[in-house]
Amino acid sequence: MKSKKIFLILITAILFNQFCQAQQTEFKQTAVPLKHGAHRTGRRTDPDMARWRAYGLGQFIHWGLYSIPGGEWNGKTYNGASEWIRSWDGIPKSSYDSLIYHFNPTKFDATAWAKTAQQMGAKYVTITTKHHDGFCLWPSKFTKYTVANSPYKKDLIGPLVDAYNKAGIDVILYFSVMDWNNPDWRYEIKTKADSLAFDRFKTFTRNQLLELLRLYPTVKGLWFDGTWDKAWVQQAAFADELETEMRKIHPGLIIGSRFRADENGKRHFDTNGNLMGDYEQGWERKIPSTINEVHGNDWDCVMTVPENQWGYNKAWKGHIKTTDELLEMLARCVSLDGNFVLNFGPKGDGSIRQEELSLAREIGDWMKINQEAVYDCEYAGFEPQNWGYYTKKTGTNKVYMLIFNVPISGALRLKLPSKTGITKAYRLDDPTQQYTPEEIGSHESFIHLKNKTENRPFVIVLETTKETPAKAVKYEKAKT
Ligand code: JFZ
Repeated sequence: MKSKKIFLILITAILFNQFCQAQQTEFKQTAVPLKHGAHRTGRRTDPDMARWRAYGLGQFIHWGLYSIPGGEWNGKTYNGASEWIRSWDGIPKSSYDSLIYHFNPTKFDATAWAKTAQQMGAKYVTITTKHHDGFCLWPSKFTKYTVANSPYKKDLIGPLVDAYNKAGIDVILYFSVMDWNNPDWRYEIKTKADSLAFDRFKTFTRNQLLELLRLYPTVKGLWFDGTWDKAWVQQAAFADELETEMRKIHPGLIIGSRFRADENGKRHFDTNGNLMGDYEQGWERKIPSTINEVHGNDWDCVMTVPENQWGYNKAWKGHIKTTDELLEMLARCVSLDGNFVLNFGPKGDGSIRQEELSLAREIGDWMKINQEAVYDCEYAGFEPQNWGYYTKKTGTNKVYMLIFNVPISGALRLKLPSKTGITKAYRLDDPTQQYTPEEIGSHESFIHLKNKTENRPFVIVLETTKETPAKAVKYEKAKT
């Protein structure tokens, strides 16, 4: 009776599985033909993208007119993100726009910024050229609302690109399509007049983007924002053509999934579920938990130090992330094939706040010792454990255990993928400290830590083989 039941369950499971597989093939065959969907399935395989993939750690910079009020206006605090303060009813728009006459960052030093990023261990930086307020940090020819018409007068993007490049850091330009300063910007197109205005706005956007690529030819990519409103989402053909044009004049250019929608208004992933752009750009202040969530795509996570403040905010509120918390986020991103990008919000005078300088220094101190487990690393294929994260040197058998939570027992459990053996285990900060993993079952071992009271994250290197070790014991699986 019992075996009959089991048999029935088995048959049902097999049939269901076949049904699902048939559905999947069906889905592929009947994928909707799209004019403006993804141009590719799967990851890019060229050297520029491979370089991006290997970065591991990046820096984000939000800097603009909003850095002057720093989340405060006439003694009143704005509780939203400081770079959104113009949208607050507490401020007349014209007063905000007049901040251009007060923008004079006398303490700005591009080389010092680049040095801070370099010390932290960042391999790339994403810099706001224009945020939603429309203020341009470069002297754009297509609007008056630029740094050229501020008391500072000089270009900021050029010196930043040069300084970062000199420090060996790649530059990506952040660009908000949404522009609160341009009278032709529309959230939604409701009338013929709106449509004409938005056509002018599209020309303006194209002009600015081509201008940026012409002025700063060494940049590696563009980071788009402010692309969620209806008016822009309906521009599938225009945005697609513009993307193609930019790629043509700037070979290797990297563009995330937040630039354009397909003809059905689908963003990030097109109607057929394929990623549009070169990497998934939706991991904003959140990190995936499992490798399945990234669908084999490239991705990066952008993170703030306080809760949701990108631009400078005088009064950081709530929880301020600590160095070790940020390092843990970095480890989690790299372990799941992503990059981690930490945001900085310099002050209106061009200086970087002490808290951020300290974090950069402390992250850098850790990176100096442990960077091997971060740069050019990928998902290791090991079952996740509560003590931390695994990364693997891309294309090799060298695995890293990034340990953030030492169990009270000091025993670190390891479950190895099949056909994997460990030939050597040692601490990255002191290779003379070796471990002999205790094998307790098929592909299951323990590393017993000598010191159970570690108070900083550290790394253990596992040199592994792709064969089951010769001396391996055969384990009989317990029947349940
Ligand atoms: C946007 C901006 O509005 C914000 O000021 C900042 O520049 C940030 C990096 O990007 O904010 C977003 C955009 C997308 C999401 C969340 C906040 N999202 O997809 O969850």
